[in-house]
Amino acid sequence: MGMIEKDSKFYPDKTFVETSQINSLEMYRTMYERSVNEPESFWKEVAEELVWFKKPHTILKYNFDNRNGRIFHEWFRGGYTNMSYNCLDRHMGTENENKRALVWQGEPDEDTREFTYRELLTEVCRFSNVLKKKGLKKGDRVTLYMPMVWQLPVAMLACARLGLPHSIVFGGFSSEALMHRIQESESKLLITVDESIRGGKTFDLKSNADQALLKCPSVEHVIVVKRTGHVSSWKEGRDVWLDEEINSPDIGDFCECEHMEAEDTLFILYTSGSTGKPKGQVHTTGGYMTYVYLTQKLVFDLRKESFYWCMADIGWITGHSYIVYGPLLNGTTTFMYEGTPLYPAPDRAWELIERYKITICYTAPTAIRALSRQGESWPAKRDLSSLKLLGTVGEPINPEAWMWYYENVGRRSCPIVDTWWQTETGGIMISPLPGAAPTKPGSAQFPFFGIVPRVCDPGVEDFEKQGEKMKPGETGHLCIEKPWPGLSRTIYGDHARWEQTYFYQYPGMYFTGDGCYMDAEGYHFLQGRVDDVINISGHRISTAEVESALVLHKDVAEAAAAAKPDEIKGQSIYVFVTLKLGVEPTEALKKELIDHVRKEIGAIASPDTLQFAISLPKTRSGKIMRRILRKIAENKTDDLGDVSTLEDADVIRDLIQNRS
Ligand code: 7RM
Repeated sequence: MGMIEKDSKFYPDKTFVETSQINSLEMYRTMYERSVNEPESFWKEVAEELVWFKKPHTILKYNFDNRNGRIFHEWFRGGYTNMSYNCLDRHMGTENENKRALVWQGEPDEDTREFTYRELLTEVCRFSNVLKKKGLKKGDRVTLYMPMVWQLPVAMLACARLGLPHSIVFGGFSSEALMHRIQESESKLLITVDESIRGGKTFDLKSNADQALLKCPSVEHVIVVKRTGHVSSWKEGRDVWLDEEINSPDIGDFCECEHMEAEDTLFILYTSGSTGKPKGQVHTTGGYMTYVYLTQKLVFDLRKESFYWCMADIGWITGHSYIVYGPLLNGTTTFMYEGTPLYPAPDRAWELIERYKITICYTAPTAIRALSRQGESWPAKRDLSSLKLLGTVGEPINPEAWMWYYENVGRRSCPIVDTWWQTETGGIMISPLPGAAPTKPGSAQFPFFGIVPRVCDPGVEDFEKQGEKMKPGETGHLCIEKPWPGLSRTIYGDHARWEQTYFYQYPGMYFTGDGCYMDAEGYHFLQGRVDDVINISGHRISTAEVESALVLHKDVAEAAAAAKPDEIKGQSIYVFVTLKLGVEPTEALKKELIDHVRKEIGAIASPDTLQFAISLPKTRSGKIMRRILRKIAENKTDDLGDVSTLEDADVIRDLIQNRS
């Protein structure tokens, strides 16, 4: 592989373009213009491709400018629909009824399950009837703490069917993290598994759940999915096995769905922001559904015969939108894999693509880098000719990783869609439409329909001039000018925080927290976070979360976290810790503190590097100078920038000398 020219362009094959839905730049532009000039009629038409029990009376009402009062947006008011109905019932009586909806492959080869749309509907209805029997009513929250088992999408669709907002907590999170999320959402019921299986190991999720539930009085019932059959603890009267409940003779094969108003909550999903506790993003029924439906259809250019694999975990937004809801809304076959792409052999992913004849593969740069490390002989040994399209998401993709993916997985004949979006945005925001225009490595290309991005100048002092645009090639702060149906409505229980986080920096616009530049041809290049969010393998952790976890430890006086560049994970966590007086900075304590963070938040948040410091660099007003810590973490200590506001310059010398 030679040098990649900055402006290298990769054109989709003629055969791909000929059959693709948006097949020219002109077609994209015409539709785009309409979508932003007449958003109401555009989105109304999209929504009408799905089933509504009652049509909406108002398509859009909003205010994005805090100078005009409360910030809000509402879509499809007065309309009634149901997500589960649109994912399942809608396909009955069509050619999709007996098509495979979900194909599940467990980590052990012999564990597999398949469901047609008809079979999945029945399974979901039965699960819904179990939830009903537990006394749950529309609006009650349900927390799902589950790994990648097929019962997870079934449970989600069952909740959606009954109007029970689900809150999924990634199976890799600790009991502490789970506890906070259950407490915040005041869930009445928890669904979990006995143990999860990953990388040849088992993890005792049930005992994590039990630990969390000690401090979660809102939870009345726990439904346990059997994966390994092994549980270390059990609470009679509260815990039940799903198998026993769902096979009970009074559980029927059908369950009516609730008619949900468009703005009724579909789910809550917690995500890290730059400050404080994780924020519960609230996504609604009508808007989220419509947005995810269309982005899935066009970005992945779905065909009748698509066999689609998104390698994310359902515990993150990518899995919600593009493993479960997006594919099923579109009548596509979605493939779900329980394990990691590197176990039991480094070609597990390629082997599955070969065996199942996957046509679309959607993964993260971190996975691509980890897989490329294993060498190109692994994909070369497999027949990957079923692949038509590749996708990436979660963090900026470096051009080298992009090229590796393009050459070794796509064999130079699959377009790559680099999709930029966020938990908050509900669905894909900036991405190539694969048949419309050539791609450039490292660029998420153009905005999706209805999305109006603006790269703003962060250096403007004058309030009236806030939001001034950067010139091509100059990096600024990415904002979105107008509402779209997929954007979260609020932070659960804290609307003011939602307004402040996203709408106060650039009045009138949604602030993404990402840096971005646009080239002369309008291609967008996302540059990572501009706030204190660390992106580890595409997962968001805030410096504040790590710091709060550390200071809970009895020996820690103060802590600061920064991102350190990492070849595989993109970024890793580097922490600076000052100890309480008299405490010895030993290797053993270092290990203990790292374990402590892992216990408080989860393995993804465990710091790779921990440095003991005499003190942290502060301004005279007492603010930690994060810019300096970042430079030290990045090992760019000869360019510390302006340190004139620093209170005590000796601190820096100590930090550099003792860099870990
Ligand atoms: C979908 C998801 C969101 C943050 C976002 C960015 C980064 C995501 C890309 C990307 C560059 C991409 N939701 N990000 N996709 N950066 N190119 N294609 O990841 O809420 O977990 O994270 O991830 O910084 O703000 S998320």
